[in-house]
Amino acid sequence: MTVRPPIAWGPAAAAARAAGTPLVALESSVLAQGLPVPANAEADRRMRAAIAARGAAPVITAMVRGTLTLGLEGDDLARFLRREGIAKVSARDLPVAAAQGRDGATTVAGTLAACVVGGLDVFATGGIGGVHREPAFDESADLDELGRTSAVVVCAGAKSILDLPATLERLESRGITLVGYRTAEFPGFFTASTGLPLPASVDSAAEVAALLRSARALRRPGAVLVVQPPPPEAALDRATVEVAVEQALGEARDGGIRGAALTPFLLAAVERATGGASRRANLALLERNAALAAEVAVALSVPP
Ligand code: PSU
Ligand code: MN
Repeated sequence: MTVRPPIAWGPAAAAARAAGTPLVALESSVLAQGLPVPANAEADRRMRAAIAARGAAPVITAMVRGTLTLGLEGDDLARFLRREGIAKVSARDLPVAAAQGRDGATTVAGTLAACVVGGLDVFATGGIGGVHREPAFDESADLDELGRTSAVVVCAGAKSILDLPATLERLESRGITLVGYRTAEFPGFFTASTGLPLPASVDSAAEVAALLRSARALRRPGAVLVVQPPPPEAALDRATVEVAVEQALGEARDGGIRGAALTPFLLAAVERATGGASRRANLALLERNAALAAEVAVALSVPP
């Protein structure tokens, strides 16, 4: 049995690839589930602009009517930004969405699986999933995919709604190389400070590129996870975030929210609890992560 994988490149992404432009993968779940309308469109614009300004090209990954799409663009992108009937798709969900011809927005795990298919080396996101505070057994598939996908992943740490010390322990057990970009502390997504020390840090995109090269030379199977804090002007302080997260967790408990619905629910509840300040932080850090990822992609395109 020969099965042709249902894969397609978007027109702009295909052109950039053909021209040898460095590529940066972006997830679509943050657009279709993580952020509300119209903040999701603003995130899309700002991330694309930040990447293009540095000489790279964005490649949003998504499942579009059953086709694994590298470069969600045009009408399809507009449909995803309206957030109507778009499922959240993790790595395990990709075969189902493909076989059933469905739309799906890829999480970090789903996007890493798409990076393997598309040969993409650099991926920018907001915050990775991790170990939830409750229920204790809910652990994001992002961690497992990070453990088996060789790529640079730029993020602002793990979302503040998670158990961050437990998430750090899991990153270690899965052998994921973790470095701070100009920070010695694991950032807490909305906030720069968590008090959790990082094993290493770097100061330049060239150093990040060198890390991916050594990870590959050493046959490391997993990601180089680069964490940087949100921009200071948009970051929230640690205490504000903790209060908002406690309130959000209470709402989730009362509402019996579980499984894939939990992360989008908690993000929306934190936004209500912070009067929208968390959304401003979210947009600013997405832009900043996209910018750094583009610099890394450019650095990787130059021979060492
Ligand atoms: N960070 C955000 N918004 C999001 C997410 C992360 O600011 O929407 C998404 C990412 O796609 C991440 C996913 O991979 O949440 C994790 O979901 P879960 O905990 O169900 O694995
Ligand atoms: Mn989960």
